[in-house]
Amino acid sequence: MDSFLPSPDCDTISKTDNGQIDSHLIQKTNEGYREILPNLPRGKGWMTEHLVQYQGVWLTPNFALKGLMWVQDHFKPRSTDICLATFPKTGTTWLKALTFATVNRTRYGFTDHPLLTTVPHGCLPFLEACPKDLDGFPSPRLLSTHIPYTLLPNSMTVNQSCRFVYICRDPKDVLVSKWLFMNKLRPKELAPISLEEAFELFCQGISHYGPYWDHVLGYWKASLETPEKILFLKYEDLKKEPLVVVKRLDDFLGYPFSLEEESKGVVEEIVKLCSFENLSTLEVNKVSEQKFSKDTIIDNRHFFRKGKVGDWKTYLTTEMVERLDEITYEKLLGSGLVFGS
Ligand code: PAP
Repeated sequence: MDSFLPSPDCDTISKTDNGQIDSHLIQKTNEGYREILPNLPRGKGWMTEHLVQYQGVWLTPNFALKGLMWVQDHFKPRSTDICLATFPKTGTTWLKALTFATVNRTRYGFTDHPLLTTVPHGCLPFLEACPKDLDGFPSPRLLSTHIPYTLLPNSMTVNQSCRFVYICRDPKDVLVSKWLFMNKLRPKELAPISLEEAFELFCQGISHYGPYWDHVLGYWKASLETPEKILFLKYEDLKKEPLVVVKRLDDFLGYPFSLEEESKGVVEEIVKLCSFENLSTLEVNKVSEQKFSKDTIIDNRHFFRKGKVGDWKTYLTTEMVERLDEITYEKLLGSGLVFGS
């Protein structure tokens, strides 16, 4: 498996000779980071004490900010790269599993598949984790990122650029999923963040890689301009018609299912393998953890909660729903995009 071996974070890379990236360049990024950090606007954090705003996006001050700077300064894309782009809690884990399973479907059997023993996040590298070994990966590389489209370096988006698969989700479900997830990861010394607080911050755009609507619109507009480069998906469609969406995904990726594969039920097998019901009950996803950087280690079980559409109804008040829907309506007005199926 071309699995992603968890990488050291940018600090560690700067101290090692990694053979791929000039350590002086990394040092320069780290110096730039230390210089800008104190002057960035701050907002309340969900998982960390605060978030910082850089180039219009809200980021955790260590991992996400350094990661973005690393990608902008050093990432060397290839035209064959396939990058899964998401706002957190919109379906990243699911999309990673589906893409990994479909692209590698001739390599692995369904009974001893890597996804049965590896969390989807461990199967493809996350760019912001500053993976140092990317140059050694064979093409086509499967990558992932939370970086907004407009902040990606030109080398990733112009001319011989990568291809992207983006997935969005109803912001009400994103908010609830994110709030519950972040409170699980919030250090004990910080008081849990209330739903009311999380709601206010989300509406103001102050959440990891937020504002949410800007993130979605960046990829949406780019997908309209260059549909051959960006496939735009919705979590709700994937839930409703997984077989249809997976076939679209494979056509886009350039790995269309043959008639023989379809008649043998390969698409159904992939959907079943990657289903919430299957992945969430696997031992690896109940007891192991994923290391994204030296300070960012997450229990795999936190990536699987309910996996439903509309769970916001359990948590949000009528006033919250009205306000969030109104913001969404205003932000998306004229874009042609609507959330949900
Ligand atoms: P991440 O950004 O931290 O990687 P991400 O995978 O994007 O999170 O989103 C997690 C959500 O996807 C969770 O939603 P919930 O809180 O509303 O339940 C999680 O349960 C859901 N999820 C994870 N895996 C799957 C899957 N295989 N099918 C459907 N939903 C899934």
